[in-house]
Amino acid sequence: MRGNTIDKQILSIALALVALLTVPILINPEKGTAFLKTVLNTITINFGPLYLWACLGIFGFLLWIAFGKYGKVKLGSGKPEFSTFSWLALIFTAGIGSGIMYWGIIEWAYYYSSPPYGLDPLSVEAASFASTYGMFHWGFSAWAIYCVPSIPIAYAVYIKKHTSFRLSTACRGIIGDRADGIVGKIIDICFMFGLIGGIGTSLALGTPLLAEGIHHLFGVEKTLTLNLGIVVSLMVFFSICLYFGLKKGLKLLSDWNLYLYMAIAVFIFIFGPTAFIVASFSESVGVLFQNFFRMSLYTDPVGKSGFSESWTLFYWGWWFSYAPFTGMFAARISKGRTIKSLIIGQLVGGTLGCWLAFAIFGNTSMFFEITGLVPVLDILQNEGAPAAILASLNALPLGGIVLVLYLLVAAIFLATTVNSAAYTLSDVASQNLQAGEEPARWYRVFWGILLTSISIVLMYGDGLEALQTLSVITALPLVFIMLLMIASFVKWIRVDYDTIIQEQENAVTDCSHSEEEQVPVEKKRKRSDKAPILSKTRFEN
Ligand code: NM2
Repeated sequence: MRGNTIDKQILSIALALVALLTVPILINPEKGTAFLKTVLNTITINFGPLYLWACLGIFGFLLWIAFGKYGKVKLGSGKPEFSTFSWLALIFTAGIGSGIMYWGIIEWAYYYSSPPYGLDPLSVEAASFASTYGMFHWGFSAWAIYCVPSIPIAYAVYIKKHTSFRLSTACRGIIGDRADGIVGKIIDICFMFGLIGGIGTSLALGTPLLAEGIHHLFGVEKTLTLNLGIVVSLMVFFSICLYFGLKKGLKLLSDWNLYLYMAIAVFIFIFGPTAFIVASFSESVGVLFQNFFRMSLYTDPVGKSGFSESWTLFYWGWWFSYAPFTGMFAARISKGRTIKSLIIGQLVGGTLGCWLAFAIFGNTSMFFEITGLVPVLDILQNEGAPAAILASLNALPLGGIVLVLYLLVAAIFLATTVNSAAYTLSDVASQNLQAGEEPARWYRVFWGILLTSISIVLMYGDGLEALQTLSVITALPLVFIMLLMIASFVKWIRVDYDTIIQEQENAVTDCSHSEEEQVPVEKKRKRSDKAPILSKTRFEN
């Protein structure tokens, strides 16, 4: 019986927070949903600009680090464990779920019909910004949010020789040994809260898309029961995987899913409106660079269009909520890389992967609307986004097959993301695990069920809309924690820099140095930190 590995304190606080989000909706769906919306509004009104500044600031900080002298610092000795291509693929699949299959194809439609900057709906200018804004929300500065925790975490483990990949460990430069006490626990709980919110958002968007697909393919009525059926099926799937620890199988599934995603993109690029895709993408890159700062800090205080609240803040919240999770993972697989390559790899690799979706899927759908081939906007307005997504896919050559494969990719993306999140959560809410030891099987399954149950409760309470923006709420504490991590990292590296560079140079001239000698910046920690919580693949947490 491994009941003693459960961190009861963290578990009970996490459960209390989950209860806070779900119980009001269970008791009174209407008032409960209204309560969540009030919290959301309060956050967007009071902290909106903070989210915007934090994202832009983090992006600037990473560029400064990457291209400054600290970029040369190598995180851990030896060669990187993975080839650059697999490393980028791993980072991409860890951070991107079914969300891109949803927004990649339809985000433009919202901007085209309700554009920012007071532009006329459906105008040529609105079209330019429509195809650009998605690339902004899934672009460099968004990936900066993902990237930023990976640097202090990797630094804490590979340079400072801490053995835990937790967020609290990465804050040690500032909080010191309080990382082992209540402060550390609070940080880890915020991490869990964030991840729960991020996953909630992904499930709330992914489920209706899959429901629409099932309705379209098999004629099943789109009811709450269908949504619940999908979530429960996913839950059964995770539970089996989590219980039996089917990591290798899942890793394979995830790899093939990525290939399939790329194959669909290439197919559409070739057999879809190629010239329009290329032209619109090129225009968007130009519009993005021209307007980057305006987009980054757009708050519309006079016009009060609510554009930034509905979109940019929603996105930044979602990215922040996932960021510590993906940061831990990126840190785990980046041993032996320099800080610069870690930053550039994530910013460029991640961005290009996302832009592929927006350039190809999004522009194709936009082409169908503009040429009148598919009334995407009408469908969006009358039947909702999932129906508009499916109609766009259906209009392609071999549309039926593309549609089925597309839904398959979305389902697998969703399943693998929730599965690895459950692994991570069960690990963070454990204690005294030996190196390499995993949380108890039932505990992993418990987290899988808990994650999905939240979405079931909120869906049941008709809180799908609230669930879709849940991550804006759960991101708030993480914004502050990330700033703490940055401060901690800067404090460390300023002191260590000379020694590290010296060691790196010695290591080059004297290859006989042992690994231990190459990075002895800090004496080994005495306390028995936990084993690294993520290992080779995102499924081997
Ligand atoms: N982000 C990248 O469902 C998903 O794609 C998860 C979403 C944060 C917008 C990640």
